[in-house]
Amino acid sequence: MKFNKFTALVVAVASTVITGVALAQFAKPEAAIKYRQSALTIMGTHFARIGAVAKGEVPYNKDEVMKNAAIVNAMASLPWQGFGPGTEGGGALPVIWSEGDKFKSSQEKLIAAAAGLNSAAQSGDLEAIKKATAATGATCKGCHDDFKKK
Ligand code: ASC
Repeated sequence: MKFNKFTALVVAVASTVITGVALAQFAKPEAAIKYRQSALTIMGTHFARIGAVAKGEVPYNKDEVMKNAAIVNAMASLPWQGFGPGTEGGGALPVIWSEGDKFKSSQEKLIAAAAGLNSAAQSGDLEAIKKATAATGATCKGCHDDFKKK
């Protein structure tokens, strides 16, 4: 393909459309930041309730853990769409945007761990729940260590 003015125009239009698609989900960066923080807050709240059971601070109740794990599992895939291009800020470190593959791999670890926690919750096996809680918490911490402002 010859790189002429027409090619340049096509590339320019295509990039604008792609950027537009990425940002279209949120009216402005602040909305994306609020969205991702909200999803992470909900996830953290419900994960902490399971954490309290795993630590023995709260008596084990299968239904409660199942409800909390289902919420964690549903939330686990949501925050990431709020980290699109041009949404730097909040508690997020710039490395999220400069090392996108590494960030993506951290997201996938959490998503997999949350699915495991959800399965453990349904099994009703407290020992399995404790293990899955530790595994999930490790993915929360790993991501915070690498990508969250201290
Ligand atoms: C929580 C919560 C987190 C994680 C993390 C695990 O309950 O809000 O962000 O656990 O502290 O290490």
